[in-house]
Amino acid sequence: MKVGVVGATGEVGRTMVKVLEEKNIDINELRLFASKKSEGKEIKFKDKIYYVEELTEEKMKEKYDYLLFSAGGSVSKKYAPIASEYGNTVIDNSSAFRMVNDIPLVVPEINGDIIKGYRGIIANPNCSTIQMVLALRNVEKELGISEIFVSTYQAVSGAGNKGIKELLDQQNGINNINHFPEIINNNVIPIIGPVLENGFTEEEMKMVNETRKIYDDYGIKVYPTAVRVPVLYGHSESITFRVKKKSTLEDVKKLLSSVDNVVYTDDLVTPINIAGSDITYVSRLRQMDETTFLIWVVADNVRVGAATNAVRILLKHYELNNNKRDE
Ligand code: 2RA
Repeated sequence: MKVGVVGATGEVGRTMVKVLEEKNIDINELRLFASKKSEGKEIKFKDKIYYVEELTEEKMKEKYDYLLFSAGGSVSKKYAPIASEYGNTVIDNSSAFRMVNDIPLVVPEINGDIIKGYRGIIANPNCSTIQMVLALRNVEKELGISEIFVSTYQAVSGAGNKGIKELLDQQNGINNINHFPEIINNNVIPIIGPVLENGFTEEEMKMVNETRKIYDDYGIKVYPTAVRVPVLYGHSESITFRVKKKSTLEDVKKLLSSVDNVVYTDDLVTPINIAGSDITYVSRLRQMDETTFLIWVVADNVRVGAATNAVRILLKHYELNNNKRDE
């Protein structure tokens, strides 16, 4: 398999390479792309050193089995269509194509089957969306969900290498508040990304819109508040959800416990104890009434919320299509 990673030197890009290695995917050619300033950087994959190449339009016209993108929306908008036009399957982690009608937005455990027979750009959902829809997957499937009230507590790694450095600098007494005003040590800021005309942030509206597309249920009402917290890895979410069919605590616990790559536990779960895991952890299940339940969901945002979901999409696409190329 020939795989390319665009944005290979970023936090998510480097994790994509790590997950590709961990999943022991049969890759006989790996190409790593980034901006010119990163050209020549070394990245290890399966005990071999690979050198980062400058991303160019010409290189996107080559034939790959898969291209994984995580270099920001502007890079995806410029280069992903070229790669797709030349017959490549692109898995894009940016928000550039997520809400484009004919582009699949995929969490493989939920709607992976929609990419059978598909070739082109596949969108990877936003990290805070992935862990929420994954945790609620079987509740939605068996009971139906009418409303979701969610507050997120998002790690600074969601803002990539720069976000991590900003927090670490602040914690070491260096006054680095250059890129992300919401990254403030010892504080929590209820603003992530631009605030839109409706008063919600772009981050919050991603959870509203992406949830509906992934569940293919545009009647679900999502009420989000996205908060940045001074944590390095791991998004936490406090979720209250209202189901359509009356249910019991035990039944809902069974549904939460029956999703692939999701673990329900009555133990305390925090970002620090799950960082580095590919599992979405659900805990603190409570029942308010016959249709209203509350949970606490934690997952590594760089892995579950980006790199691992992207690689799971690649594996699902390959499984469904044996990656028969149209020569
Ligand atoms: C964040 N979800 O946490 C956004 C983008 N990864 O910053």
